Amino acid sequence: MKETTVTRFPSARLDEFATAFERDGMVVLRGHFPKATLLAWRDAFAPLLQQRIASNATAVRGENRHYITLPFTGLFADQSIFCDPDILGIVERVAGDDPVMCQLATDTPLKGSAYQDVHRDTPALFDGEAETPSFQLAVNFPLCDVTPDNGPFETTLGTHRMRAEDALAAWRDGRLPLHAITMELGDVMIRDVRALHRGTPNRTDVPRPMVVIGYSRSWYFRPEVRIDVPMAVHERLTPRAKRLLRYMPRVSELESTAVPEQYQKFAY
Ligand SMILES: O=C(O)CCC(=O)C(=O)O
Repeated sequence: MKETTVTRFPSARLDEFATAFERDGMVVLRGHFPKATLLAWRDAFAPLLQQRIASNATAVRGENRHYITLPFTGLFADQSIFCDPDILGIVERVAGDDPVMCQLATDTPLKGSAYQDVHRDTPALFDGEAETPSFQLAVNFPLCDVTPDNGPFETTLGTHRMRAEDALAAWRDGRLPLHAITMELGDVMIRDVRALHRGTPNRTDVPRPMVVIGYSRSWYFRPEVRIDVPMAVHERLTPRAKRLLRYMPRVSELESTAVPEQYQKFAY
């Protein structure tokens, strides 16, 4: 496969995104991915969602809210997405050179979903030492527009480097509001998973899939997630993609039946 190294943004603009990320714990790149690519992902994801729900093979993140790992094959093994040079440029600026990719999954609230408890996705790296640089990032992009009605992700800003108790107290007493992040198909959010956030209810009849790609600092290992990389897919990857996936297991074939999700504990 061909490697794209040309960025959309000049280096100085990527520096600005990284500065905004350090302050807020997140940035959104508007209109970044081609809609046609994401519509194809949406079509491929719809039957997968139905199958996984029918076989109780999702990780349940609240009522009518499902976490599902994507098979790393076909259109989901798309390095124009997971090796996007602008996104990796920001990831490297905030989480260091030579990151690892360890997760390719989706969060989908359906009608009947509710507000999640406000949470972060990981504890601090060292107990009581909140002021560490970023080590675990989520890159999120929806497979539909995200409106106030269909379950926008809500997040606080700047809590990624606060102690969990301080951030929670500040949210509870109204000093730190939650912001609903509405998004259009093509928008991409890069976030530090330590920021306090929650999922909100999808009040429509249409599922709201949000893809999550997990990137971590070069030395950080997350046993709860993984990407099985079929050998045939691996062979076609660029050196950059192989490097990102260097700690992921290589398999001869993907399992034909749904494997239960290992990522059960998700809120801290
Ligand atoms: O899908 C969402 O909007 C948020 C989900 C979330 O924060 C989680 O399940 O940890």
